[in-house]
Amino acid sequence: MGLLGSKHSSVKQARILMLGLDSSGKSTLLYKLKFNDIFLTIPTIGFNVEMFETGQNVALTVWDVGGQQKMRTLWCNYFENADGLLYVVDSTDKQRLEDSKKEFELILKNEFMQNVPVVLLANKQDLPGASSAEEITRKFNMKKNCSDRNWYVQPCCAITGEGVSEAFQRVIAFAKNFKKSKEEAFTIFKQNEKL
Ligand SMILES: Nc1nc2c(ncn2[C@@H]2O[C@H](COP(=O)(O)OP(=O)(O)OP(=O)(O)O)[C@@H](O)[C@H]2O)c(=O)[nH]1
Ligand SMILES: [Mg+2]
Repeated sequence: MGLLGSKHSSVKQARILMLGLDSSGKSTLLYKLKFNDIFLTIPTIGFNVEMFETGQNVALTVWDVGGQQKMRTLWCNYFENADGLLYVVDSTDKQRLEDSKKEFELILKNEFMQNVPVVLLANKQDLPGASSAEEITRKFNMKKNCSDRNWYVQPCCAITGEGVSEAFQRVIAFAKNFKKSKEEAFTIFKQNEKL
């Protein structure tokens, strides 16, 4: 009798959602990370999905869902089983910062998104007049709105790639923790069921 081992046996799957208003830079970020290249994007109708091997026993599936108004009503269809949220903000779009915040708050309130960790990407930092990560943290009331979960605000630029891998590393770490705590809660639940 032998023992079968697989180096992939402990690889976990993490499902990451990337949301944010249209033109905030989600698809540009996704392809920058996947191919380390800049793609000429068109507004996303529906979604893009990419898989990433992280080298940390976690395989990521990143869902980039279109952010146009008519698409936002569909966001909730992607919420179930999310292990992390990347919320992308165009830091130069001051007129729509409030709209972006409202959409963000709606996501956080959804029953499937309770406790799901968040990395907010303050994108387009290369452009003049971009709000800083600190300003966006304050405007989005992150401390209060995200008091039930891990969160981080990462300044970035999808064009140069600055801050992009840091954001992904952060969401991977958060997602791993989140999955672990869900598994622990499930084990305790099962143990209690037996009592
Ligand atoms: N200067 C600058 N432009 C950016 C940056 N990120 C994205 N863009 C540009 O912003 C525009 C919109 O980017 P997309 O990635 O298509 O935006 P999206 O969030 O996927 O938009 P939807 O698919 O409509 O939801 C494109 O012209 C990008 O080249 C950035 O960091 N800096
Ligand atoms: Mg897009």
